[in-house]
Amino acid sequence: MTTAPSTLPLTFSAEVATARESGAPIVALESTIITHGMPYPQNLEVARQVEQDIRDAGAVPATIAVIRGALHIGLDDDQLSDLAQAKDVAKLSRADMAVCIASGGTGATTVAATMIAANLAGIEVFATGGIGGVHKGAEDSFDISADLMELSQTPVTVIAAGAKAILDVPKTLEVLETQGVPVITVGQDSFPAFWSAGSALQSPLRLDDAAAIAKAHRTRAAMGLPGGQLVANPIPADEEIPAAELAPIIAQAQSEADAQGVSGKGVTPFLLQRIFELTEGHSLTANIALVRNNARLGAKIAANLVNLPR
Ligand code: PSU
Ligand code: MN
Repeated sequence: MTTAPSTLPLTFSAEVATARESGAPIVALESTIITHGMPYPQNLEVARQVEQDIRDAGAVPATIAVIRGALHIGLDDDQLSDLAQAKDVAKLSRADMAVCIASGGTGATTVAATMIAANLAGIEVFATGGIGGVHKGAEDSFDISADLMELSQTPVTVIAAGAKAILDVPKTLEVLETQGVPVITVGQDSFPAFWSAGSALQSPLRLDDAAAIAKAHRTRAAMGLPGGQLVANPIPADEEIPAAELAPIIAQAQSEADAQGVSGKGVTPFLLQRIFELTEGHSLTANIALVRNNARLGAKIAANLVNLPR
């Protein structure tokens, strides 16, 4: 790799420390989904449930966050519970993570920041719900998530349920292609749309099982290519919300965000909260199902990687 070894101390949970010693598969999890992506108390229930899903699938979960200046790789239940209830927690990405750590702050890690932390800890697989992308109107706002550039430079395979329809998905795919990020959909040809299993867009790549995804991850590293992979795992069909049902709701949430002048880091949390309200919680039920589905796939990919030489 081109990056110098990190000298930043990491704080491992007991469970993750044990897994590292024995070489057990580990799956990273982000914390912004807990602090900014879902309301309390469902966020805490989901955080615990997703960790358990990973254990049940034979791997060890490592939820990542910055707590009072320490970069935590794996949280215990008290830390998870505190984070789920905390107010005004910073939302950390590549740009602000070091400042938060250096100043003793507390922050939740986005996809970009979780990838950075996972890589520092030698964790190659990270499961989440949705990644950030190119927002609608980005030609004026320039609002393009740092998650996309992170995927091009940090060697972590990220499992998500495609991109949310609150984003400009075609532009998101274009940026990923420009950045050289493999976008791999599991088991279908169309690119999944987060709450909906399919979309009118063709996925750039398709693989049908965890073993193939693990092999592609290793092959990329063997070629000296920087960056990771985006694995798009469709929401289970019986849990999806049809795209046609969501379209007017997303349009309404977006126009409210525009009218209220919501910008920058506030955009994604605002849209998610409004869609939750406008679907009477249905969006959250679907979100939970897809995150759990991604966690299970992440555990399988991590287990396959343990058996493939670096
Ligand atoms: N999508 C979700 N839930 C989330 C996020 C995205 O369905 O919680 C979070 C992730 O942490 C992602 C971040 O990395 O939002 C992207 O924020 P932004 O668009 O400000 O880069
Ligand atoms: Mn943004």
